[in-house]
Amino acid sequence: MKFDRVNLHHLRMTLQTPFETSFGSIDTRDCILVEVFSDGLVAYGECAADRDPGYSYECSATAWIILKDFLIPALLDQEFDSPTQFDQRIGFVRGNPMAKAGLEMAFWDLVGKRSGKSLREMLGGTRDRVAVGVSIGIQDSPHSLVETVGDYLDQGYGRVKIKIKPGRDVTDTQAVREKFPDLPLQVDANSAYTLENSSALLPLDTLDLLLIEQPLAEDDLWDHSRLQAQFKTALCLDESILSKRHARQALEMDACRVINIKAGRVGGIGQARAIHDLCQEQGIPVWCGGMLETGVGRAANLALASLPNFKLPGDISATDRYYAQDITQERFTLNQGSTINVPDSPGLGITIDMDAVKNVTIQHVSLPAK
Ligand code: OSB
Ligand code: MG
Repeated sequence: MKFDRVNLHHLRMTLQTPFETSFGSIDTRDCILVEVFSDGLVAYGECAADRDPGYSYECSATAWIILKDFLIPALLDQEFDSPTQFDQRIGFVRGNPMAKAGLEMAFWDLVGKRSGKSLREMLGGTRDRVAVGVSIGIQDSPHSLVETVGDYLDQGYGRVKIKIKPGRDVTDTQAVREKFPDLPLQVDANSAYTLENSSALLPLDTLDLLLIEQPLAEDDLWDHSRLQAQFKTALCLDESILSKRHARQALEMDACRVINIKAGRVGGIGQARAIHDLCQEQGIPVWCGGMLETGVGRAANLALASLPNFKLPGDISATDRYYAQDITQERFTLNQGSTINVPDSPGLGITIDMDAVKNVTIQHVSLPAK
């Protein structure tokens, strides 16, 4: 197949509520919607890089340039059929996994639309609905955090993740644990600690957490392995795992006992599946992380999380937890039992609401084949 034209839409969408992590607070979320035209079909992908380079070094402005000036020109006018061929064509660009993943998602959507298969079918997903939870940002106080957790439990979420940072860790987590003794609960530090100040986290080990996510720096597998040795609770890596090789090395040195998989962070759905398979072989559970995606990325996350080794609930919440106005016609809702249905139409299984896209577009470019 060939790409005849690729459009990029830089979107800025207002979140339902501000989202605060150890690297900052946002009330709007940027992303790039990738729109591919091929042989009469239109396919979509979402690049998850945000406006600021806080979670990773990539941001929407860098991803825009990498897509427009390097990745898309390398694909226009070229024949490629398999995900492997696709990866080979863009392999000359070092790093920049989120930019690559946005385009790769559109490729999977196109392959699915051509063959009439859903992404879940193409990947070999074994479930038609997946277990999900909610990721809650840092709140004004432990008291308001407990209230917010209670609100999400009332909505039906069965697993909660709370964001922590130095000074807002043990007291907040203890407050939630005291109020909800049986709640499946986990915390995410987004790299806010160093081995030197990480003893502040030791009391978390008695709070019966599912896992502690990414306490230390993203490029610091070794110190994570030293920290894991001090904890009974599983450490889980997010930012540190950018490839299957990182996953293998992290497991070899016992730097974590669970992995958060995000297709955006690892350069695409193909790489995400490869990490899933490696962890499955080694008996290491994985779960699907989220990046506050629109319905486009959410559909891809649901398909990925339908693979069998996604053993823990994902950070994949209902549409109304994120956006009042999403860009897909489909709105994802929570089922009884804290699950969300996996789309089953061809490709990602979503339809774009182009009026909604226009309302939130801040920049647009159209790149035709010659
Ligand atoms: O660290 O998992 C993270 C959102 C943006 C960037 C990083 C992270 C997150 C979340 C939200 O935790 C997960 C979601 O999409 O609900
Ligand atoms: Mg995380």
